[in-house]
Amino acid sequence: MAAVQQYPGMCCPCPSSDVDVWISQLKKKQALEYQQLENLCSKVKEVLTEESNVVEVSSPVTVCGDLHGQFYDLMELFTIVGEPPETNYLFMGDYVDRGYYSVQVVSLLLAMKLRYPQRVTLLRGNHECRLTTQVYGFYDECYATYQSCDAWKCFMSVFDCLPLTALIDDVILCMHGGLSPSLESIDQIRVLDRFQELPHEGPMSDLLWSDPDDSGWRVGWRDNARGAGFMWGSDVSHDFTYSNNLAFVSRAHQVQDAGYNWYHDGKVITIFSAPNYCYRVGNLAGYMTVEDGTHTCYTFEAAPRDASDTHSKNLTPYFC
Ligand SMILES: [Mn+2]
Repeated sequence: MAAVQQYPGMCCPCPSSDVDVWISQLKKKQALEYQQLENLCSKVKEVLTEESNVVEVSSPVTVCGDLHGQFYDLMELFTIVGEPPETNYLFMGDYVDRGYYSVQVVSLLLAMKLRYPQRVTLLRGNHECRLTTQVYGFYDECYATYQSCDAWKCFMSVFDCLPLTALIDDVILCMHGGLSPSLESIDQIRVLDRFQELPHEGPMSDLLWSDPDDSGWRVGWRDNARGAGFMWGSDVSHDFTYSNNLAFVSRAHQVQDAGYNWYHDGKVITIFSAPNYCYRVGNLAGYMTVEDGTHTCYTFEAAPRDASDTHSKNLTPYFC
């Protein structure tokens, strides 16, 4: 749009009126034009690059898990809880893949991040990378929307900048996947070089891929059947939270029937914010508010889909 191109050399952030137009367009489920998207990506990268691997977040804040392109359900969340800047949000990754509207969902969140950088925190999930998006739908959706892979490349360069973790009020550490045998302290997270494609192994990969072990085998570390990250026992959760002065660890990454669930004697919570995941699982969505030193979890059901939606009768081809 001409309004955007009048400011080619302007420093971040963009004129707020431009970003407001993008946000209102995206909230109508309309993807941005490619030039707008390129502008959004380059500007939001400048914001994200300034953030630490451990983003310091102050309550009140609403904490959310996986979204996976379920646009109507993200709008439902905003209807129920409120929108930035009135409501502060911390999203723990997995914005894209599997659902039908990953382009709109992640574009909207990036635009909100650019517009309200202190009120929106976006962490990286294991789906925010080149390898996974080529398998589970986001690459195909980008190509279908923009008739080239340039938009996907733009998004990937933004994903390489997303922070890995956030620390709420110094006592709740948030990440997409979980803990790592390579990371005993939060300071060790702070010194990782995160500005790259998600590695296949190592601490950065573990933070985005690991799961708490809730089986009978609950001590120490073991391999993860996902083929990346680890599974960790409750002793690890107790040791890590104690030595880092944390109340608990908040993470996403695994669908929960009830939207959220506590593990390891309250030292770990899993929050999953895509209701009826992949339009067929039947789970509730969850989110957590942190305010005045307390945390409260809530759930919501899948939003009705627009009957005119061309996808409404089809199941996602990327469910497995
Ligand atoms: Mn995940």
